[in-house]
Amino acid sequence: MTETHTANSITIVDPNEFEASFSERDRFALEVLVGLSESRKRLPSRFMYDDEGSRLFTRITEMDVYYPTECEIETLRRNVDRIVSTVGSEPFNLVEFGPGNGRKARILIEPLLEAGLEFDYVPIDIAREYIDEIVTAFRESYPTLSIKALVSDYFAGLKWLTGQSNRKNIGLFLGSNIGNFSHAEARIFLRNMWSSLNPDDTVIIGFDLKKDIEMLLLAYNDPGGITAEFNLNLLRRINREIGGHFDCAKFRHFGTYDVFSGGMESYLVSKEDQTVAIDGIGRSFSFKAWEPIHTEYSYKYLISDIEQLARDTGFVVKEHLFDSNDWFVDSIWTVHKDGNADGDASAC
Ligand code: AVJ
Repeated sequence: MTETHTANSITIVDPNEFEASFSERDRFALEVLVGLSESRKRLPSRFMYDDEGSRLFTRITEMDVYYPTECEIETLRRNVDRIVSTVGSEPFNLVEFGPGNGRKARILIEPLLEAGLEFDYVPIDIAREYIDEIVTAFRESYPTLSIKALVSDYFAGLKWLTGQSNRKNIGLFLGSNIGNFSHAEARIFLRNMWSSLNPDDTVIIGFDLKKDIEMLLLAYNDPGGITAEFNLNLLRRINREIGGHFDCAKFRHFGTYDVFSGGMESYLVSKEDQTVAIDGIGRSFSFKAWEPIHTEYSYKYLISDIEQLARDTGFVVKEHLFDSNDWFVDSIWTVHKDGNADGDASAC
């Protein structure tokens, strides 16, 4: 783990540097080995965000058909006063899980600085590309802002939070990043978050809502093929990092929607019978013609699902903030902990 300090109080903690860049690659190799060995082949979506994947995702967010980004920006802008007023006057951490290029954080950071509030901005992302971009840009835009940037996955970020002082925390989990989790994983993540937070801490979580199926299909199968490139980049990453021999022309992107679960699902489908060697893991994998590899879930929610999820994980819903079309919601929750409930839990 390395720490870099600079004059205007920016800290970058990158557990991946040195020994761990090796272990992140090992973890990738292991997940590829396990995922491609299963009868229903799969690759975890968290590996989509290497430098190339992060650039492609930014291009996705700039497309008209990918509505969630604009919806959420509109929501944050029109409700910024409401959000700032939930913060209070005590010093706090503004912790953002998966900040992307930081476009949304700016909407909140500017008024928070203007209000003269004392806070650290803590962006947590596995993509070094994004963290570097944010630190460079924010240092220039907001010379007085204190940034503690973490290059790590969300769970390591939560661990960092737990080790923090008892400062109030405002957690941001925007962009429907939560949609990548299965419903069970979302509960585990949120309950972990709950454990790491103090009573009355606030989280703002962005959920994409169930909506017209044509809109969903278009957002994840854009005509320009950027989403396809983003998905295929997983195979290119295997080629780059662990000596894979994938020919991307022999796979196609496929995005489909499960109306019942609300799961937008992405696949890479082999267009022909083929065997692909991956030197770094010393194995070859065979694909039948039209055999899929599952690569991503992006779950869509109903408001009632969101309220249930908050209750199940120990939060109280304060407010739902919507865009003008009601396509997306930023849901504001506070941490509810009462002594008795904790006592009961430890007794069983
Ligand atoms: C960054 C996870 C929110 O699921 O909508 C966009 C990623 N995948 N297009 C999403 C993504 C395909 C995105 N998240």
